Amino acid sequence: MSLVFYGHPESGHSYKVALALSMLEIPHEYRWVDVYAPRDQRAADFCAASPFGEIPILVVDGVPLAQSNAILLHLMRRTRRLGGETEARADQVQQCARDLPAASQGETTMSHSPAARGRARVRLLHPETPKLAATNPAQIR
Ligand SMILES: N[C@@H](CCC(=O)N[C@@H](CS)C(=O)NCC(=O)O)C(=O)O
Repeated sequence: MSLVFYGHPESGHSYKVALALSMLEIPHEYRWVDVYAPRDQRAADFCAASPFGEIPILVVDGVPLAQSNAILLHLMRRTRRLGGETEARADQVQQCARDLPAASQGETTMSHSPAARGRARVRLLHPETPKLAATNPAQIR
């Protein structure tokens, strides 16, 4: 599997993908994108891979994937890890991911929303969660 990951160290959306790639120990090529440059002045290969000019982008065997959650779901299903161990579990995680935007927009009631409960459940079910705390962010570029 050939992987090219376009991101930026200050981007939280990129960080999610960088963290997953790190936890899964998947070799990939990292390409830094100058997100402070005007969109039409970014590298041509990035513009070709990202029609809307956003990071993160993960190019898998020549096919660009956009949207951090979609990328995470792809990695999860492809590796059968991080929630993708079984189809049923992957579907459950995917459903939680769909609910996440609603949860992140919630206010003080967020922890009481079904979406937040789903997220907490994923965290509890996740066998690799403890590694998150042990991951050195400096190693993720
Ligand atoms: N919904 C997208 C959001 C991606 C996003 O907002 N990316 C920002 C960086 S965190 C970006 O590319 N900003 C530069 C720009 O829009 O020109 C995702 O989850 O991947």
